[in-house]
Parts: sequence; C-alpha cells; structure tokens
Amino acid sequence: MDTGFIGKKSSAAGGWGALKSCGKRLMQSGSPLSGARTMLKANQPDGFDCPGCAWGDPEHGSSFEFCENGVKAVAWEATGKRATPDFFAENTVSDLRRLSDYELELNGRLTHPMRYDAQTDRYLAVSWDEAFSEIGSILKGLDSPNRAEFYTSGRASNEAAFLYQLFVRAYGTNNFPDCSNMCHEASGVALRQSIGVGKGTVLLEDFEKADAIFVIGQNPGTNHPRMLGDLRRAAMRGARVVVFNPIRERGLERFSDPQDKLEMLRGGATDIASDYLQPQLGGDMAAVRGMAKVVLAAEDAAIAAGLPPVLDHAFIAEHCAGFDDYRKAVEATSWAEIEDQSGLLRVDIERAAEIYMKAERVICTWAMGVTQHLHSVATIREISNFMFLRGNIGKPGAGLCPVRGHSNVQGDRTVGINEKPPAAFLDALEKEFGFAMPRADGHNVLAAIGAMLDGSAHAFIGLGGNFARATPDSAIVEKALRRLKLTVHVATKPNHSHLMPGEISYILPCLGRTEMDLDAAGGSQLVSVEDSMSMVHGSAGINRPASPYLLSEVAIVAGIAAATVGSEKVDWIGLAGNYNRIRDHIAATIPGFENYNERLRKPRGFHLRNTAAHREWNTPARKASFLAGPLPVETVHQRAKKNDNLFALQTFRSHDQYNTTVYGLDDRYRGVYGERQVVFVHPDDLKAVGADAGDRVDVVGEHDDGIERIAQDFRLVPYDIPRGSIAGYYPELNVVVPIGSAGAESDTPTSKSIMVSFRKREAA
Ligand SMILES: Nc1nc2c(c(=O)[nH]1)N[C@H]1C(S)=C(S)[C@@H](COP(=O)(O)OP(=O)(O)OC[C@H]3O[C@@H](n4cnc5c(=O)[nH]c(N)nc54)[C@H](O)[C@@H]3O)O[C@H]1N2
Ligand SMILES: Nc1nc2c(c(=O)[nH]1)N[C@H]1C(S)=C(S)[C@@H](COP(=O)(O)OP(=O)(O)OC[C@H]3O[C@@H](n4cnc5c(=O)[nH]c(N)nc54)[C@H](O)[C@@H]3O)O[C@H]1N2
Ligand SMILES: [Mo]
Repeated sequence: MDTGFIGKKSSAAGGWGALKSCGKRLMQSGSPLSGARTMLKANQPDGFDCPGCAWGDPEHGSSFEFCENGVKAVAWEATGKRATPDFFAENTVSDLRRLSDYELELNGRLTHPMRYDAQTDRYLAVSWDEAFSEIGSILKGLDSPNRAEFYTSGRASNEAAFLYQLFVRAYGTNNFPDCSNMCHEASGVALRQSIGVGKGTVLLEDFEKADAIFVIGQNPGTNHPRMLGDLRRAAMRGARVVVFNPIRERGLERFSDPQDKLEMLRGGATDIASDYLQPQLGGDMAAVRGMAKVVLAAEDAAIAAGLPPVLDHAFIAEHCAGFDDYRKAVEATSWAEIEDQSGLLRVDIERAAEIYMKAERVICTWAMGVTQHLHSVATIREISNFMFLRGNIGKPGAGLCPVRGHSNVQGDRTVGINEKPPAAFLDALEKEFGFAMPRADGHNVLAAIGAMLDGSAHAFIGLGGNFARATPDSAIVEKALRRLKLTVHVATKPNHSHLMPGEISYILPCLGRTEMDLDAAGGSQLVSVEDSMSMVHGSAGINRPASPYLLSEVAIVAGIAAATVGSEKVDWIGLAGNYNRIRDHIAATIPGFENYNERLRKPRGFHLRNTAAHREWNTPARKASFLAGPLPVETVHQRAKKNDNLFALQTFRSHDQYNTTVYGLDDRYRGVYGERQVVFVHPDDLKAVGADAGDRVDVVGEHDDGIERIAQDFRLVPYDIPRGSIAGYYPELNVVVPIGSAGAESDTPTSKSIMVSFRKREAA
C-alpha cells in the first residue's frame, strides 16, 4: 500500500541498510575501532553476551554473531559521553525532566554515586560508603520489610540476581516486582499449566529441522534480528514460515542477511514469510482455535474416508490429558465467532491449518503481541493445545518457543527473582544459608504500584530498568514514586525514573556488560546468563570501565546488603570478591546447576534440562494438558469497532529503541523518520473520523474508571493495519495504558489492547 507522505521504507530488512547503520553507531560511540573490536567479542565463547536480546547463540558461530540492534546496544553502553557530577550540578532535576528519554540518555554514562539534594533540586556526588550506610539505615528503620519494593530489570546477571534475591529474603520480603511481569509472565503461567515448565522447549538446532514455523505476535526484524538468520535459513531450505501479525513487519517479509557475503554482493534478499495473516489485536486465540477446528474436521474426514489419521493418536493417548473436553470446546466454537474475533477469513485460517497438517515438525514462536492482552494466558494454553494435536513437542524440529526479551530475563527467574517463590527453593536456601526465608507471596509490578499508591510502600530499589517509564499509567506512577521515603536506582545511564526522587534518593552507577569486572585479586571475572533456549553461558566484558568509581551490580548489591542485614550470616563482600563462590551457592540450591563453575567455562556453556522437551510432564495431571475454555466474550477490538471514534491501540517498539532507551528517532522499516509521536491508522478509519493523513491529535484513554488519560500531540500516519486497530510507540504512550487493566492470571498490563479515541488538535 502506498502510504503517500511518509518517508521511503527499506525494501528488505537487514542488508546494507543495517550495515550502514552499524557503521554510524560505531562512529557515534566515539571510538569506532575499539567499538568494532568490541563487537567481534559479542556472543562469542570468550566474549560477552550481547545485552540486546535473549536469542540463542549457534554452536558453530560465524566470525561475528551480532546484529544491527546489538551494535546499537553495545555502542550505547560504550559511548564516550559522561554524565558527571558537573552535568548534575549544571542541571536541576526539574530541568532534566523536560528532556525526552532520547535527549536524557544522550548525556552518556553515569560516573559517580549521586544523592538527591532537595534544597537545590540537584543530584550531588557522594561516596559509596555514605550511600550504602544511609540506604541501609533507612531500610532497617522501616516498620516492616514488606514496605520496600525490590525491582529487577532482565539484564542483571545470574550472579547479581541471585545475590539480590538472597539479600531481599534475608531482609525479610518477597516483594520482587520484575520486568517479566510486564513481558512474558503469561508464557510462564500458561506453559506451567499446559506442559509443567514455564519455559520454551526448543533449541536453536530445532530451527534447522522444522518443516513449518509459526511466528505469532512478534517482530524479530527489530527485536530479535539474529532470529531472522535462522528463519531465513529455514525458508531457504523450503520450510514454511507462517506469520500472524496485524502489521506487515518488513523483517518478516524479506530479509537480506548482513552475514551472508553473496547475498549482500548480489543485493538479494530472501522471502521469510510464506504466509502472512493479519489478525485483529487480541484475535490470536480465535485464530488458533480456528486452525484446531480445521485439523479436527480433517481428522474426521480422514477416518471416514479410510485415510491415515491427521492427529498424532499415539502422543495423545500416551502423553495427554483433557483431549475430549478440548474437542468439545472447539466444536462448540462457531466459525462466526472465530472470524469476528480474529478478523481473519475462514479460508485464510484453513490455508494456515493445511500447512500445519502437512508438516511433520512444527515450531511455534511468540512474543509481546500474544502476552500483553487480557486473555494472554488462555491464548498460550490454546497454542499448546494446537501443538499437542500432532505431537509437536518433545521431538526434534518441533516445540513451543516463547522468545524472551531482555538478555537474562529468563535467568533472573531461574535464580530466584520471583514474588511467588516455590517452597522447594526456599527450603533449599534455608538449608544452604541457615536462616528462615519469608514465606508469604510478595508484590509483582502492579501490586508494587498499588502499594505505592495506597501509601503502604515506603521504599523502592531498582536493579536496573526504568520503572517509571516502563510501567503503565506513567503519570500516576511518577507521583507515587515521589511520595516514597527512599528511591534507589542502580543504572548505567540517567533515565526518567531517576528524576522522580523520593524524600531520599540515590543513583548508583554500575559497570555494563561490555566492561571488565575485576575480582578481589585483580583478575577479570565472568558473569553468566541464560538465553531463550535455556543455554547458560559466561559473559566477560573487555572494555575499560566508563569511570573508575563504578562498581559491578554484584558489588552494589553486596554493599547495600552488608549495610542493611549485616554480614554475620552471609559474607556479602567476600562473595562479591569472587563470583565462583556465588555460583557454588547457586549450584547447591537450584537444580540443573551442578558443577556450575566448571560447565560454565565450556565454549557454549550448558543447557538447563527442560522436562517437557523430554516428554516428562510436571503438571497436576502428570500429562501434557489440553486446557479447554471458551474464547473471550469480547475483545477490546470487538468493542471498539462498534463506534467510529473508538480504537484498540497496541504500543510497540520502533527500530531505534531498546525498551525505554531511545537510540534515535527513525523507524526505517516502517518508513517513519525524525519523530516518535505518531499513530498508525487504516486509511478508511481516518476517513471515518474525518481526519487527514498528517493531522495531529491527542490520544485519549477510554478505560472506564473515570481517570483522564491523554497522550498529547500525535501525528496520524495511514498504514496497512486492520481497521479498528491502531499502533504507536511505547514508552511515549504509556500515559494511556491503564494500571487497572491486567491480564487474567498473568497480571500483565494490557499494552497491546488499550481502548482509546482521538481528539483533534487545533492547527498551530
Ligand atoms: N532492538 C530491540 N530489541 C529488543 C527490545 C527493544 O526494545 N529493542 N526489547 C526486548 C524485549 S524486553 C522484548 S520483550 C522483546 C519484544 O519483542 P516483540 O514482541 O517483537 O516486541 P514489540 O515491538 O512489542 O512487537 C510486538 C509485535 O506483535 C505484533 N502484535 C501486536 N499485537 C498483536 C496481536 O494481538 N496479535 C498478533 N498476532 N500480533 C500482535 C505487533 O504488530 C508487533 O509486530 O524484544 C527484546 N529485544
Ligand atoms: N506500553 C508498553 N509498556 C511496556 C512494554 C510494551 O510493549 N508496551 N513492554 C514491557 C516489557 S516487555 C519490558 S521487558 C519492560 C522493560 O522495562 P525495564 O526493564 O524497566 O526498562 P528498560 O528500558 O529495559 O531499562 C532501561 C534502563 O536500564 C538501565 N541499564 C541498562 N543497562 C544496564 C545494566 O547493565 N545494568 C543496570 N543496572 N542498568 C542498566 C539504563 O539506565 C536504562 O535507562 O517494559 C514493559 N513496558
Ligand atoms: Mo520484555
């Protein structure tokens, strides 16, 4: 579709555009040569884990194993710019608050621990000792440990995260709001119910064997570019790639692999998706149910005609529970419901189902387009049901693959960042460390926000991340943070959460992934991370630290812990001086980490065994469980389409950002340049509301809780998107994402289906 006035879109994802962008980033980093040398160590056995995404690393890596957006992530961290105490002296916090996320982070790396001075409205440099001791004394002074919220962003290493959870539990609470509460929580919840383990079942090698790969609600061209290499190889050997996405994402259509020299020289590109279905927002459960309906009907027809069965009867009989109820639920769902909710035609669903039935081995991947809805858990259960029909789990080339976001978000959960910790894990910690662990469930992200709003929370500690910008209702969360007694942010660069200080507030600057981390004896030491395929491997930085005053995240956690709970029961500082000792504790308390220190040093690390991949089912029924249920009565989109000026809004990522970190103002693959305040709308919807392309509007939240939510001044961009669905960028649109709308069972904010309307702005 010709979208007229917006800029030219790249014709294929990747390719020379991506290489050009890499060069530009390395130049901007201030030291292109050391930047290039840094990139050669990305995701290599002896290098660091790219802080970009959680996609796996191949066994026989190419000489470089990174992508355009990995380069951005690394250049962003390896910048020559510094946000020094002088910078904070020159700018009041109120001044800084007027900067955009992009402008703020452009100031570079933090160099000193900083404490907020309310009198002058400025951050002033302090010593680490002062910082630790004041933070410790405030935490000790709270009347209950449950008054503090301990946030984690998914970049923290296993070592930092394990020490952090140990400290927080020694302090006495399970309040662990975590970025995964806003991310893949629904995947964990649903997969534990369906297959008994909350992680994906495939390895990277399975992508070489699959006959069909279903990619649902995910934009790997931007968010997991190395995955495109695997999809491309699959497409080239004839595997079908079936995409479900309301938007035609460029990377899923055509991709030119910068790692393929011939393709680059010929200026060629490979078609990725063989079939591209554009469902309505929140329509995936209906679409998958539709495919299941086709499969079950084909089974009946095959039996009647005396042909071989379509279902994998041996798998269902030996491994599954609940099949009969599921069959009834599918039969009870009408095509009218399926078509209306999915926004897809029956013939298109049938075509996708044909591909599924012809394939012996199918992988299904998904990300935020599936997990950030009201009925995400039910949708993922439905994906599992569908995959069970033909035994597509626990065999080579087949399986379930939630593609994680942050580079160690999966590992953080594995090592204990969990507001609802399993009893067996707490028992193991008690045995290892000899003191009692808190047993009551703690707060997730939405509960932590609730506690800040009702005044029961008094302190917030953030191990990385940008809580105030990543969470829904950012305007409300900002006020809540500023009412706290203590706010502490461990960070590499200044961000807006730092500018919402509580009564006492600290910014504690830490080493990044790419930087050398020295042990007590002055030797360089390793941390470790777990990718989406449950591979645990080491990561050692190679760059000189951005400032001599930085501490590692592990050392910062240890400093706060020692000042808060004392060192009688745990030798915090000693552990921070030698991460091997932390790993020994992990090995002693968490299954799968036996001989951790030794296995970590193998080239690709080691794999954490996934029970479901071996067809062992830790579900209540001890089987792979078909979990039936009706479709949602009505999705936000179905409600919105009854009224011309109501829309279902999804908030997603541009090609030039890492979550709340904005690298630049372009979104090359979608043809947007130099701005982020845009909303993508179907041309007929523009007509229906009497607007023209390019008009500026306020996006008004229509969640019916009486709260006024307005995102001001967005430009309307006509786009190939289903009618009634619109899209725009996070975090700018988080002011209209309501905290009161959360996924059933996952409690994840519904960032991909928000009811909004447009209000025209007067021409300036
Ligand atoms: N460069 C870069 N890499 C990243 C990140 C980043 O910001 N930048 N973030 C990291 C993190 S934390 C995460 S979680 C991942 C996120 O990776 P993605 O899940 O790819 O992230 P989003 O940009 O939110 O894209 C969601 C995709 O789902 C589609 N979608 C939205 N709603 C629906 C729906 O109802 N149904 C279907 N079928 N599709 C839908 C959107 O059109 C879009 O293509 O990426 C990680 N990697
Ligand atoms: N509307 C809407 N909201 C969303 C989403 C959405 O799709 N739509 N996506 C959600 C998802 S999937 C996620 S994961 C969350 C992300 O939420 P967060 O994890 O809280 O946010 P990030 O933007 O990834 O965090 C960026 C900050 O991390 C710090 N940082 C970077 N590297 C390091 C490091 O090595 N160590 C430390 N200590 N700090 C570091 C930097 O200071 C930077 O400012 O947002 C969620 N919010
Ligand atoms: Mo995420």
